[in-house]
Amino acid sequence: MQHHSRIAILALVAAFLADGVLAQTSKLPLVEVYKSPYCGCCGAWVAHMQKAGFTVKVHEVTEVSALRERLGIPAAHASCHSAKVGGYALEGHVPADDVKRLLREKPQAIGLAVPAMPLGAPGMEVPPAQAESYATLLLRRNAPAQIYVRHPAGNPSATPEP
Ligand SMILES: [Cu+2]
Repeated sequence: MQHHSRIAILALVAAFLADGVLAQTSKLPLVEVYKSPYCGCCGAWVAHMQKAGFTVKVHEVTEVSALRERLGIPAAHASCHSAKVGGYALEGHVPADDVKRLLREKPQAIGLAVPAMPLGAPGMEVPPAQAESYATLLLRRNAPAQIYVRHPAGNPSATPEP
């Protein structure tokens, strides 16, 4: 009897450990988005993040700029919505893949921004219009923003829905 229960416990421990490892590799942190209730492209970006596997919590706010300031995003890099994920700030139509890279590399930074609203960025697809080139910026504390990922023209990072 003792032997059996020990095996059962070992099996439980093994299952628990495997679960922990899986959770570490596959679990993405919650994305909290702050957007105006009237922003359509913001909603499209939320859908893009969800499709990429993120759980998104949406906060409808009337003044996105107040939160943007609180998150430390310079007004010069402002876009239509702001978000928080894993201790970082996100501004605008940042591609999910860039967010995943940020979470993987964990640089010392405020977060990522895609300033303004470039055509073709996730949530900004207007087929059949060609995507324009844009860059995802790494916002750093006490240092100028840096190009984190370059997105060439005509090559949208997210395929538009048919
Ligand atoms: Cu937008």
